[in-house]
Amino acid sequence: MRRGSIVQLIVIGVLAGAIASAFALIPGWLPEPASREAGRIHFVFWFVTGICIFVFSIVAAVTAFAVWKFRAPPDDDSDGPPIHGNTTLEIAWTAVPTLLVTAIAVVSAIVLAKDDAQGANPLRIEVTAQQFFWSYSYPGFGNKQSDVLRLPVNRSIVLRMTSKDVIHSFWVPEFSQKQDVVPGIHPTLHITPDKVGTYPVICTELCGLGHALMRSRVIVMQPAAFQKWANQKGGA
Ligand SMILES: [Cu+2]
Repeated sequence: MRRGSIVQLIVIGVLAGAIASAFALIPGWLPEPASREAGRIHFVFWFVTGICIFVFSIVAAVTAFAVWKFRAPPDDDSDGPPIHGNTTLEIAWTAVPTLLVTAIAVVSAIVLAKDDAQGANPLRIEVTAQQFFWSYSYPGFGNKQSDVLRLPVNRSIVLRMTSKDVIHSFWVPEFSQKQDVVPGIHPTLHITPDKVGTYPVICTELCGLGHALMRSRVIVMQPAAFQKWANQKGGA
């Protein structure tokens, strides 16, 4: 291959990569992560996106170059020369995807294991889903009831969930995790909020007519403010 062609291929590849990167980065597709688990999940997301952009750049460069340089006249229906027995090429196109997929698998497995592990001294909260609202109970604070999920920042939280009727699903976009809440079983979800703020709790399993309204809030508070609230009598 001529040197000029390689330079042209690289230029097209870099351009394609730049356009894909702009499309990935500029719209702000994801909410700001507000938990350690979400931070790790975002890392996996961007790691995989980076690999995808790399592969896309190569494919786009080769495709655009072929269309540009090897365009056939309209009446030319003949095939191009076949590629056979190019061992180097075959090893490369087997080894590179294997490496990339293995890297994604290893990174995902590490993040999954870390996100699934509860931290030291977790705060346990019972979450109850029903048509069409969420309620929360704090066993460590005399079963204090609340219809808003209040959490202390930077503490490991274990949500133990159940449903009174049909399947619901607990989702806080800023926490990046979703958990189906199924009647009769008690799935758990581990969260370590690391940003003070108020975020939506959304039911993300179609659960009946009021599904779209099945929303609540999570308020991540400073530990002292949380303690003060938790020790007060009464709900909310
Ligand atoms: Cu629901």
